[in-house]
Amino acid sequence: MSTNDNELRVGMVGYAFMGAAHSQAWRTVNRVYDLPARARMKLVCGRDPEKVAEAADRLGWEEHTTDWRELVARPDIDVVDICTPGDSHAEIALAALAAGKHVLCEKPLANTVAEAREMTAAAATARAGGARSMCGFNYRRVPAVALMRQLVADGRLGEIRHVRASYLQDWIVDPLFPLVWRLRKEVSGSGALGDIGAHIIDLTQYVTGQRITGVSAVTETFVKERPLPSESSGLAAQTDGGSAATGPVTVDDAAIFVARLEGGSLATYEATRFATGRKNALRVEINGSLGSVAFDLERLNELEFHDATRPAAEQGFNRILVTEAEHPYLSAWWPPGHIIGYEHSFTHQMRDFIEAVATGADPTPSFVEALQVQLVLDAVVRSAELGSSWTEVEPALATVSA
Ligand code: SOE
Repeated sequence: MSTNDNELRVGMVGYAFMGAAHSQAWRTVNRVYDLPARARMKLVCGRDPEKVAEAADRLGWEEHTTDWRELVARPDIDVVDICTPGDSHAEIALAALAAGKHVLCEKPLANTVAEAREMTAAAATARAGGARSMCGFNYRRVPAVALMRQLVADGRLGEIRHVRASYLQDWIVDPLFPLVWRLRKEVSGSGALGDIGAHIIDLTQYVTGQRITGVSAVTETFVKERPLPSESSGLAAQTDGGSAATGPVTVDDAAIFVARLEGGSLATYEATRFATGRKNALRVEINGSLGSVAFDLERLNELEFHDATRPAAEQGFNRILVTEAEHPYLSAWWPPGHIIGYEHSFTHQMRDFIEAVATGADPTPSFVEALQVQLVLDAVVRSAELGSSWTEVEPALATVSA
């Protein structure tokens, strides 16, 4: 905390999509919630001096720099907010924690389990000195998701039997979409699996309170070569003379796996960027012995709840409009029925982060919970590589004699 005791001076590294979403939340959170500390948007960092200067002005940061090490070392920075691609999460977080800063790190925590373990250990060490850390799985902070968790925790679903989770996008269906950083393993760690699969892994572990204990997976890369981005650098460009330079896609386009959770439930997970027509369709359905819940991020103000204890004539999936003051986070916003959006999940995330840091509590999800996600991601990759549970099915015609 700063000398002006209720101020948290934030330094953010990265200013693209997540940087913009976090900036919106830092700008808004203290205007909406009465909190024991105020976030001050002190410094934003990015590699390109002109672009980061423009971003500072557009997003509302007091200063800008191209050197994240300077940001981490500054005595007038209390919080380091990491909004960069996964290949720099560990380096920045380790330096920030060693400098005694509070850290908010975007998901997934890291590109490997080894990095995630190192970050988790560093967070534990830094905690003793008062630093707090959190991983940015923002969908936990959608009110309907928090309500889902409450219903499960209150026993309204009974014993959990099934978890059914999918996260469907389609932004790279066009084979001419360029080879951006999310499609390169050395930068992103994995493809749809780590980028959007991580969300449904964390969300279902959070909602059920149970971890995934084992998986059996398949992954696929449908388009294996893509045009290099116009400003690409450092990529080995393959050209056949006439056509544009291309590069190899080194990550999964889609990952599908079955899983078991601690309580014995069976689960299915699908993360894909090739669900043509689905833009940001995170969907979770949980079936229990006493009822079910169903959530769709593209209808994030709603939760469907089937209460199997009600009289048979009244049963069905009841649509709850999650906009009441009694619902998680909603008391700060508008009257019932005046819906909120994707960006509000980040404001809720900053609310919880600021309150925890200001009171010395431990923010969630912790780096340990984020490591648990990383372990599932790693298990999915290993299972897909091994293919151990895969049983071939022969074509019928091959078995019918002529
Ligand atoms: C991928 O396009 C992406 O931006 C993810 O990286 C985010 O985590 C998700 O919230 C939206 O989609």
